[in-house]
Amino acid sequence: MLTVLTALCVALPGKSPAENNPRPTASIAATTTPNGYTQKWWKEAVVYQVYPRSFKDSNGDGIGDLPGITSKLDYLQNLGVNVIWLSPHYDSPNADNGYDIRDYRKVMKEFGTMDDFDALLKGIKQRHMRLIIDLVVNHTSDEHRWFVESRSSKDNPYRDYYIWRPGKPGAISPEGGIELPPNNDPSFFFGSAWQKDPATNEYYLHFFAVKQPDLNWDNPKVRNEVYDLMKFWLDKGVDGFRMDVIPLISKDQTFPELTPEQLQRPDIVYAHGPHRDEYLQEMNRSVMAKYDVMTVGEALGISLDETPLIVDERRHELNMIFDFATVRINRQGRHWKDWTLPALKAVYDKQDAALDIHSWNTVFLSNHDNPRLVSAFGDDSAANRVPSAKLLATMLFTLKGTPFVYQGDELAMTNYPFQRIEDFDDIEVKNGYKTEVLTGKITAADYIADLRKTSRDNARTPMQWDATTYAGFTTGAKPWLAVNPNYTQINAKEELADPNSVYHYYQKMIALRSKSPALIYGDYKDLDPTNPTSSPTGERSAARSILSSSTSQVRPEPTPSPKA
Ligand code: TEU
Ligand code: CA
Repeated sequence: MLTVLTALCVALPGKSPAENNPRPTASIAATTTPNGYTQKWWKEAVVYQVYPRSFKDSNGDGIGDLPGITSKLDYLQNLGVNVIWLSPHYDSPNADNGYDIRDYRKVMKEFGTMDDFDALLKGIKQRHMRLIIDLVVNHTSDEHRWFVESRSSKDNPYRDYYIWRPGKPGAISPEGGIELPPNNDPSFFFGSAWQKDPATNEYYLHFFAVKQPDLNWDNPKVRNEVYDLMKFWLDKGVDGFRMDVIPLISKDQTFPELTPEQLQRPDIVYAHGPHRDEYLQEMNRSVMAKYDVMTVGEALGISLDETPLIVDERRHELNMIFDFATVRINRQGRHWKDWTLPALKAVYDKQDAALDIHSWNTVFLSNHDNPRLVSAFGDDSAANRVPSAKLLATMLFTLKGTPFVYQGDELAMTNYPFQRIEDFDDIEVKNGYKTEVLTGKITAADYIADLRKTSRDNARTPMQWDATTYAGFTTGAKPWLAVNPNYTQINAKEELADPNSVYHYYQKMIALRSKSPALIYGDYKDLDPTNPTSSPTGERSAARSILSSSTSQVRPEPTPSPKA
C-alpha cells in the first residue's frame, strides 16, 4: 500500500524567509512509488483556482477582494482542496483584469493591502493548505515604471526591457509611403502585435493587449528582475507559481514575416523562441531550486509530445504545464465546435503516452479563460446539470495528474445568458467586436451567440454563495460583472445543505483521491477508447473504475466506493 508523505509548514509573521519557506534539504529522501514516481506534495495536491475579482467582496464595492477570500477559507478547507491558486492580485490598471501588472510588489488597491495578503497567506497555512500565485512576466502593464521609462526615449536605460523596432516601408500610396509594422505578427486580442508609439516613432511588441507590452527576456537585467520578484513572494511563504503564457518569453528577434499557415496558429510560432528552455532552466537554478515550491506553466503553443521538454524532472524547468489540447477540443479557432468523447479520451491517452514517470501532468477542463465546465463538457440543462457535473468530477479526480478545480465548478455553476455586447467585460470580446462586428465581417447576433458558449466571461461571473441579492457575493454595490440569474437555484448555501449535492460529491471524490495512492500515482489504461458514451474508461492499477455517461455513477472495484 503506497503511503502519501506531505510536509506542511505554517508561516507566522516575523519568521525569517528560511523559516517561512524551508529550503529543500537533501536529508528528506524523496520516496519512490512502486511504479517509479518520485513522490511530491504537488503531485498529491488538489488545487482550487480563485479569480479574486469574482470570488467574494468584503467591503461592498461590488469587487471581490483578498479579505473576501480569507473569509471563505473554511469553505475551501471543508471541500478538501489543499492548494489555492490565486489569479493575479498585483497592482494593475486592469486592462486585462490583473494580467497587466503595474507593480509586482504591491497588492491591487481594489483587492486590499499587503497586510490583507499576509492575513490570507497566514489563514491558508493555519489550515494546512498552500498558496501559489500567478506569475505574469511575459509582459507587463504599459503603466509599469519600466515601460514608462522605456517608451520615453531610445537611449533610456530601460529601453531594452521591452522589444522596440522601427516600422518598415510599405507600398507607396498617393498620400506617400505608408509605413507597416515590423512584421505581420498578430495579437491574441485581435489586430497587430505591434503598436507604434509616438514618443519615439517606433513600434513595441504586445502579443496580448496594447496595454500589455512584452518584456525582452534576452536582456539579463529583465530576467534578474523577474527572479528577484519571485524571491520576494517566496520569502513571504508563498508555495509556488502558475506561470502565465510562459513558453512565449523567448522571441525570435529577427521577426520574420509569418506564413499563411503560421498565421493559423501564431501561438505555436511564439512558443518556440530560441532560448525558451535555457531561460526556464536559468529561472529554476536561480529561484525554484532554492525553495520547496510548485510550478505550473500555462503552455500556450506547446504540443503534447513536447511537454517533457518543459516538465521532465531531469531537465529542471517546471513541475507541470496546462496543455491546451483538452480545453481546445470544442474550438475551431475562436469559435465553438461540437466535440466527441472519443476525441477527448484520445487526448488523455496521448498525454499518458507522452509522459513517463519523470513527467507529471495537470488535469483541468476549466479556468478563468474558458467557459463553465458543466456547460462546455457536461449538460447544463435542469435535468442533467447535476449528474453530468458529478460525472465530470469523477473523471477529473480519477485521471492521472494534479487536478485543478475552478471556483464555482464545485457548485456546477453554468455559462451566462449573454445577450448584448454591453453584458461583457473581457477586453478580448470588446476588441473582437470592433474587429469582427463593426467591420461587418460577422453579425453582432452571431458573434454573441458564439460567445455564449466560448467567452471567458462565462467563468468570471460572481461566485454564487446564496440566494440573497447579488448571490451573497457582495452586500453593497452592483457587482462589476452581472451575477448569473440562476443563482437562486445554484448556490453554495443550497449545495452545503444537500448531502447529495455536487459540492458534497466533489468533497467525496477529493477525499477518495487523497487517500488512494493508485488514483494519484497508478498507471492509466483506457479500456474502451472508442466508446462514444463512456468517458475515459480507465484502469488505474489497484483500482478499476467504470464510468458511463448514462449512469453518471462511479462503480469502483475493488476499492471501497463513495456514496454518490
Ligand atoms: O491566457 C493566455 C491564453 O491562452 C488566453 O489568452 C486564451 O488564449 C484566450 O484568451 C482564449 O480566449 C493567459 C491568461 O490566462 C489570460 O487570462 C490573459 O488574458 C493572457 O494570458 C494574457 O496575460
Ligand atoms: Ca471589494
